[in-house]
Amino acid sequence: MPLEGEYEPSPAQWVREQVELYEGSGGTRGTTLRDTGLPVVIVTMRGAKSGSIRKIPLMRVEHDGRYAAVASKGGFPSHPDWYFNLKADPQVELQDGPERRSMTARELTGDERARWWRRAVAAYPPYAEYQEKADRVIPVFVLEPEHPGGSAKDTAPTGN
Ligand code: F42
Repeated sequence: MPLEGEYEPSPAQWVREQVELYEGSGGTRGTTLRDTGLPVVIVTMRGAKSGSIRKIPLMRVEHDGRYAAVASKGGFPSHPDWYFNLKADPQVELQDGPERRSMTARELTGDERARWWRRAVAAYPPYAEYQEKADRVIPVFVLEPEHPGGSAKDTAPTGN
């Protein structure tokens, strides 16, 4: 179900502008991180305190129609604000290029986190450096379609 409410753009200019370009072009422009050329997605969520609609770009880490959301904040010592938003209300919308889907966010632990962490570092190698300097365990969420297409293989203990 689409999230409804008043959109409150990020106070960070580069974040706000990337969201505007990405969404305003229907997911055809602003789809990579600056000069890295690596793809990003846009995640829409509800603010835990404000109740407003919040939007953030994140690196695109996709596997079997599911996506990781890595709360790295560039290796900053504290979690990004959006971490608390997803914990308070896991219903999100994810835009990957022109496609937009409702998803549910779930914070990962143990082996499942380790698997997705490897995928995240493969997609965006600087995450490994961010973890080294962060002085906290960087949280990893999986964003799953609200109505999964039936692929449950990653939940098997032997999944890669
Ligand atoms: N950040 C990541 O953590 N991981 C990534 O993979 C990532 C990739 C990426 C790619 C492109 C790009 O342009 C940015 C990218 N970022 C990535 C940065 C990311 O988009 C976020 O800006 C960053 O993680 C910081 O997130 P933040 O939620 O701390 O955002 C700040 C700037 C912000 O908007 N703060 C707001 C403010 O007013 O200060 C508050 C936002 C908010 O959600 N408030 C909640 C509310 O209720 O509205 C309350 C939150 C609470 O504490 O309960």
